Amino acid sequence: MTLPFTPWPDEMARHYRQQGYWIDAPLTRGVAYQAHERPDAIALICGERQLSYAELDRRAACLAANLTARGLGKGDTALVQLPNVAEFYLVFLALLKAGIAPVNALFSHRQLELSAYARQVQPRLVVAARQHELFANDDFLSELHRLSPHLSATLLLGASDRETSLEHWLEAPSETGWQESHTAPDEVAFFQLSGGSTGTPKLIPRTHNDYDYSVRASADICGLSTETRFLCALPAGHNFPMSSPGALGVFHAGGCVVMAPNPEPLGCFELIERHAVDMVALVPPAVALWLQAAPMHAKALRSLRLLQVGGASFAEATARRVPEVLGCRLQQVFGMAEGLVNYTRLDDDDDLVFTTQGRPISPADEVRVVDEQGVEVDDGETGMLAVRGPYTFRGYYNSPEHNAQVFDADGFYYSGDLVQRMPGGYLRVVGRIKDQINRGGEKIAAEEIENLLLRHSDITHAALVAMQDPLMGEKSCAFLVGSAELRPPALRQYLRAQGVAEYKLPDRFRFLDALPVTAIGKIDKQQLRKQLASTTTSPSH
Ligand code: OOB
Repeated sequence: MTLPFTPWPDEMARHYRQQGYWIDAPLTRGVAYQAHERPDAIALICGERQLSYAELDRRAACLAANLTARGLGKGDTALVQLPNVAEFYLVFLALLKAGIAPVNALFSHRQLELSAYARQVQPRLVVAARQHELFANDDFLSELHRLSPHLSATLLLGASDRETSLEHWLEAPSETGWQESHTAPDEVAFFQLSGGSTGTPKLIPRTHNDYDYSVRASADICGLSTETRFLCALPAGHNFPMSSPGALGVFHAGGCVVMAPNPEPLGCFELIERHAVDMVALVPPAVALWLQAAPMHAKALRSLRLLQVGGASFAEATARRVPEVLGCRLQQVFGMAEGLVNYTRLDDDDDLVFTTQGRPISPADEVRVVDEQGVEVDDGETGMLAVRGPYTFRGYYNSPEHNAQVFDADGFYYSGDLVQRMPGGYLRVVGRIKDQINRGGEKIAAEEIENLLLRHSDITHAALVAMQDPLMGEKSCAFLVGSAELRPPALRQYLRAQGVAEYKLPDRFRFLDALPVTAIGKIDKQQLRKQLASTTTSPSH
C-alpha cells in the first residue's frame, strides 16, 4: 500500500523532527489551515476566476472524495499534465488528500516523456487536458492503458462527456461519507521531475515532511504574508514556482497566487497591474525579455517588490540592471527538484545578490564542495557540489544503478554542478559535469536525444553538446556522423515523430566524418564544445 523510496536514516529523521524541520503534517496543511482561519481570503486568480481558500479546499476535497469512491487511494499514482490553470492546484491538492501520488509532467512534454513516466509509476489515474495535442483524441490514452494495465480512470480538462470531465469531478459531490486519507507524512507524497542526464527521465520521490519543510522555510526567507500576490508564470509543476517558495509557500502564508499562462512580458505586466502582484519567479531568458519591455510599462510594474531568478546561470551584468529597470529587489535562487535550494536573502548586500546564487535554506543542509578525490576544496575554489539534508532526496525512484553513481556511502547527493563556496556559505554556480544542456532553465539530458538520433538508420555516431546563446544561455548542438543525405529539417521532423518535447530538439546540427575521442576512447565533448566556441557562424543549421 505504500510506494517504495529510499528513506532518511532513522537517526537523521529523529534529528529533523527534534529540530522542528519535520512536523509530521501533510502538504495539504497550509490550504486547510487558511480555509479554516480565513475562508473568504482569495487564494487563487486564474483569468476571470477567483477562488477563496474555502473554495480551493472544498473543491479539492470534492475531487478527492470522488476518486476515493472510485477505489483509488494510498499506494496509487497519477500521471498529471495540465497547463497553468487553477485546476492544476485543485488536482494536486485533491490527489494528496486522497493519498494518490502524482507525477506532474510539463505541458511541453509529449509521448516520449509521458510514456516514460507511465512506465515507471504505473498510474491508475491520468489527468490531462483536451487542449493538448496528445489528448485531443483518445489514441494516446489507449497507449497509456497498454503501458499501464491498472489504469482505471481518466479525467480530462475540457472533456465534453461527464464521465471524463475534470470540471464535473471537481463539483459533483461524492455519495459516500469521506475522510481525508493522505499518505503518512514520512512517505511519498508526489514525484518531482529530474532535469536528468540519462537516457530515461528520472523521478524524485518527495515526502510530505521534507517538501513541506522546504515550503515553510522558503516562505519565511522570502517574507511571504497574507498580503503576498505571487505571479505563477513558469510551469506550475516545476519545483521553483511550486515550492521555492512558489504557490505552496503562498498558500502556507495565506497570500494569493495569480496564474499566467507563460512568462511572456506583456501578458504578465497586464496581470501584475490588474492584480497588484508583488512577486514573481522567472528563468534568466524571461528576465531578459522583461528588461527589454519594462521601460515602456513602468506604471504597470509599480506593485512589484521581488523578482526571483533561477533555474540557470544569470549574468552579473543583467542582474545589476534588475532593480533599476524593473523597480524591484532581485533574489537569486539556485535550486533543484532533488532538494537543495539556495537563496540570496532579502537583506543581503547588493554585491552578494548580484554575484552569488545564494546560500542554503536550512542550517541542517550539509553542503560539501569537493574535488575528484572527494576531498573538500577551500572556499573560493571550484569543486563538485554534494549535499544531504532535511529536504534533499535519498534516491531516484526505482533506479538503483543510477543512485549508486550519484550518491556516496554517506548519503550525499552529487548534483553534477560545479560551484564555489564563498564566505558565509554563499554559492556560485560556475559550471557542470553532468551531461546536460540547460536551455534557459529547461534541462535536456544529452543521452536521451543521442539515443533517439542513433535510432536513425543513417546515423552512426551522435553527440549533443551545449553551445552558448545570448538569450537562452545555452542551446543544443547535435554533432552527427552518418550519411551525406542527412538534413536538419528532416532530422527535426524525425525527432518530433518520436514524440519528444519540442525544447529538446537540437537547435543546430553539425556533420563530421568522425567524432573526436579521448585517450580512453570516449567521445570528447570538451573538444566539440571548443569547436563550437571557435566558430561564430556555422555552415549548417
Ligand atoms: C531548478 O530545478 P531543476 O531540477 O530544473 O534543475 C536543477 C539544476 C541545478 O542542478 C543547476 O544545474 C541548475 O538547474 N540551476 C542553476 C540555477 N538554478 C538551477 N544554475 C545556475 N544558476 C542557478 N540559479 O532549476 C530549480 C529548482 C528550484 C528553484 C530554482 C530552480
